[in-house]
Amino acid sequence: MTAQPTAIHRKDYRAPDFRIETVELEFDLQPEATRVKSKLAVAPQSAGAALKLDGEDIELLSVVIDGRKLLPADYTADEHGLTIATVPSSAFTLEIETRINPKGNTHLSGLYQSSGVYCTQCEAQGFRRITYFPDRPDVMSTYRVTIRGDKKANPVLLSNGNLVEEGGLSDGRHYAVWHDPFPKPCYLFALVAGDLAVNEDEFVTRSGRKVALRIFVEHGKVERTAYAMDALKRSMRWDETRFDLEYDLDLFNIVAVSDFNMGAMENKSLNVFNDKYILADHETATDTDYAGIEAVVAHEYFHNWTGNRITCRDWFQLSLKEGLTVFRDQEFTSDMRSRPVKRIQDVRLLRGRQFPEDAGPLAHPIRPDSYIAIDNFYTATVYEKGSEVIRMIHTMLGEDGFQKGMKLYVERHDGEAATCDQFVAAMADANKVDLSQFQRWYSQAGTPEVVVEGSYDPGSGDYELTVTQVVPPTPGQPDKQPVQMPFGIGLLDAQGRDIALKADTAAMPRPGMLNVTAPTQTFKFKGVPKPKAISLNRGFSAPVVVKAKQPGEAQAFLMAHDSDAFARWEAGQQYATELLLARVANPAKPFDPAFIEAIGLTLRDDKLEQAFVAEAITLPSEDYIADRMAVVDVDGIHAARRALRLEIVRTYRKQLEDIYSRNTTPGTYSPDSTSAGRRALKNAALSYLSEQADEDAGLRRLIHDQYSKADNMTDRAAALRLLVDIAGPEREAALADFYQRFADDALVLDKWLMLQAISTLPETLENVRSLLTHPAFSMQKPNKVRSLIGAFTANALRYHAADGSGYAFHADRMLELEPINPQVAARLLAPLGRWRRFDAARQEKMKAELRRVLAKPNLSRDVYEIASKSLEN
Ligand code: B3K
Ligand code: ZN
Repeated sequence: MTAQPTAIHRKDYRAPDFRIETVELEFDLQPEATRVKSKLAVAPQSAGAALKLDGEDIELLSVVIDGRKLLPADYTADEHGLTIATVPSSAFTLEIETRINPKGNTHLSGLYQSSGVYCTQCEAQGFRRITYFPDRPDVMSTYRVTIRGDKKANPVLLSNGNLVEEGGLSDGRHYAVWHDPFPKPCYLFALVAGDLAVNEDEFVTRSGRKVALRIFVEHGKVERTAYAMDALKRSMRWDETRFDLEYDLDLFNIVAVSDFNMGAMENKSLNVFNDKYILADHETATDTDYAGIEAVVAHEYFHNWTGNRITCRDWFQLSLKEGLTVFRDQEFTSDMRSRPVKRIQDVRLLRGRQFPEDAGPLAHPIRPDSYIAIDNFYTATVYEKGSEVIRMIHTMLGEDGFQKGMKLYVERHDGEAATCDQFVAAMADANKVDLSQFQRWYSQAGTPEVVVEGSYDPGSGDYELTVTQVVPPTPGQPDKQPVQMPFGIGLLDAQGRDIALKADTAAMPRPGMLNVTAPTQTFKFKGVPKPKAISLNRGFSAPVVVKAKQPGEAQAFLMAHDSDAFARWEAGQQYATELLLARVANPAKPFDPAFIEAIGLTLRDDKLEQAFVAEAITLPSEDYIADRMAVVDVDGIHAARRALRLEIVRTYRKQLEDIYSRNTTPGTYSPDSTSAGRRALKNAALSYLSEQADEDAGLRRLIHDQYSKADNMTDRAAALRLLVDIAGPEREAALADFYQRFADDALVLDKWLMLQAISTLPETLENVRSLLTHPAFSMQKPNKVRSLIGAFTANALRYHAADGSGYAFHADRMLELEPINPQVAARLLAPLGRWRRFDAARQEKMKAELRRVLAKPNLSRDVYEIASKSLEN
C-alpha cells in the first residue's frame, strides 16, 4: 500500500531558497516524445540549501550545472522531483533536458494535445509535468521560449509575450521564438502549437498604443468568435475607465480548445479557453452561453492585472486573485447588462454552490489553512464567496474609496507575489480605516446566520432593530468570532415608500447601511412612522443567511414595493421557501393567497424589466429548499414545488399565455441583454404552462412547435428542456431531431447530453447509462463528462433514488475517470459528500460508495482528499 497523501499547511510557508531570474525553454514537439530543454539562471537566496525542483510524469535526460554534466550520483530523482544536494553558492546556470508525452497526457495538466493541437495548462501545478522547476507562484522569472514543430501539422506556434523570431528548419519543420518581458510564475507559462484559424482585430489603448488581438480556433469556426472578440474589446476599455488599468503588451492572444479541465486560463498574453466560452452564434449558443462568454473573456483579461502583474505568494492566497477578479467580472457584467438581474443571478449561484460547500464536509475559509491537492480549492468558496468579501469592502468604502485602495495595492505590489493580508492592508491604509475584524472573513469558514428582530414603540415613534449573528462551526473550526459586515436595510411606509433614515453614527455610516460588528447589536431609528415592512440585506450586501419573521402580508408587500430590486426578488424567494417548506411538512396545506396575488402583480407590472420578472417568478430551486431542511425529503420537495407552480399556472394561465405571445417576436436574433430578457421571460412563461402539458395536447404542440420552429438556440433549447420531462412522442421526436441537426457539433451535443441527464422521468438513469456508449460521449473529454455525469448528479430526484442506484452509478464512473483525469474526477465526486443531509438509509448508501472509491489502490491525491474528507467530516 502506498503512503497516504499528506496535507500542506499555510503556516509552514517559507520564502524560496532559490530565485530563478530567467528561463529559456526549447521545445521539440513530437506527439509522444517531446523534448524540453530548460536553461535557468539560478540565484541562491540562502547558503547551503539543497536545490529541490518539482517534477512529475517526466523523463529526465540530463542535468548540467555551469556547463558541467552531472552524474547520477550528483542528484536524486523520484516521482515528485529532482534534488541536487550540492550546488554553487552564488548565481549559476542550470540546464535540464526532459522528455514528455503530450498525446498520452489525459490529465490535461502540463503539455497535452486536444484534437491534435498542442496546448498547456500549468495552473496550479502543471509546469512540473513539463520540466523540473520550483513550481510555486512566488518564483517569478522572465521567459524566452523556442518552439520547433512540424510546419504542416503546427503552422501556428505560440507562447507568452512578443514574437521575436521565426523561420524554417529542415525536414518540414519550423520554429518560433517568444519573449515575455514581464516576470511571471511558471503557472502562467503557456504554449500552443497546431493548425488553427484566426480572427484578427485591434484595440487602441487610452494612451494610443495599438494592441493586435487574435482569437485562434479550429478551422471553420472563425465566424463564431465575433462575440468573444467584441467582449474582449469591451473588457479592455472597461478596465481602463472603471479601474484605471491599461493593457501592457502589443498583442493579446486567445486560443480555444475543446478539451479543457475548466473554463479558461489567464496565461500572460496567451489565454487558453475551453471553446465553450469562445464559440457562439445564434443557432448554436443560448443567451446564457453568450453571457458566459462575455463574463469569462472579461475575467481572464482582468487577470492581467489582478493575477498576473500582481500574483499570489502561495496557493493559500488564491482568492487574492480569484475573488478580486470575479468581483471585477461581476461588475463588468453589471455595467454592461442589468445590475439587479446580475446580482440576483450571482446570489442564486452563491446559494446553489457555495452555501452547500460552506455547510458541508469540504467547508474552508476563502483563504484555506491547508490542502492536500490545491486543484481541489478552485472552489465556489474561493471564487464566489471570495468575490462577496471583496464586494463588502467595496460597499463599506464606496467606489472612490475602493479605487483608492486598488491604486495603492497596485503601487505597492506591481511585479510581486502578494498576500490577501497585503490587499486588505492597501484598502485599509488608502482609506485610513481599520479592517482587522473584517479580516475574519478570510480565516473563518461557514455562512453566518443573521437573526433580525424589529419592534416599534407607537408612543415614541422609535423603531428598534436587533441583529444577532452566529457563524456556525465547520470542520476543524468549532468556535467562531463575530464578523464585521455591511448590512443594507430599509423601512417601508404604508405606501411602500422608504422611510428616511439619518446616517450619523459608526453603527450606520450611510443611510440604510448598518455596520454590524457585535454578536448582538440593536439599532435605533428615532421618530419614524410605523413601518409596514422591513427590507433586509438589501443588495445582498453581506453573504449571510438572514432569519427574520415577517408575516406573509409584509413579504407580499415587499415583493410589490421594495425600492431595492434585489430585495424585491428576495422577498418572493423567501416567501415561497416558507410556503414550500410548510407544504413539504404537510402536503394538504394550501398555499397563501397573498403569495399567489403578489406573483400576479409582478406578472402585470409593466414597469419591470422582463429579465427581472423572469427571475421573480422563478421559484427557489429544489436544492435551495433542501438546504433549509434538517433531513432532505427529495420527493416531497419536488411534489411541493410542482404543486405551487401548478397553482400559479391555474390562476394565471391567460396572463402567462399573453406574456408568451407578446414576447415572441420574430426578427433577427440579437444577444443583447434586453432581447435576452424577453426570451427569458417568454421561456419562463412557457415553463409554467408546461406544468399542464401532460393533460393538454395543445400545450405539448405549442412546446414542440417552439422547438422545431425556433430560429435561435435559446428558444430551441428552452423548449427541449421542457420536452425532456414530458414522456411521449414529442419528446422522442425532438431529441432525435436535435441529434440529427447538430451531430457534428460537440458543444451543442453537450446540451443534448445534459438535458437528458436532468430529465425528471423515471428512466433517466437507464438513459444516461446507455448514453455512456454513444459516440457523443467520451470519458476523456471533461465537457462530455460534466454534461452527462455531472448533470446527472445535480438531478435531485433521480440521483437520490431511494434504492441507491444513482450513487452506485456515480461512484462507478468516478472510479473509471480517476486514472484518466483525477482533477475532474475529484471535482465531480463532491455530491456524495452531502450524505449528512439525507435520511439514514440514503446516508449509508452514500457512505458505502465513498468507501468504495477510497479503497481503490493508488488513488490520486485529488480524489483521496475529497473522498476522505467527505467521509470524515
Ligand atoms: N485561473 C484559472 C483556473 C485554474 C484552475 C486550475 N485547476 C482560471 C480562472 O480562474 O481564471
Ligand atoms: Zn480566475
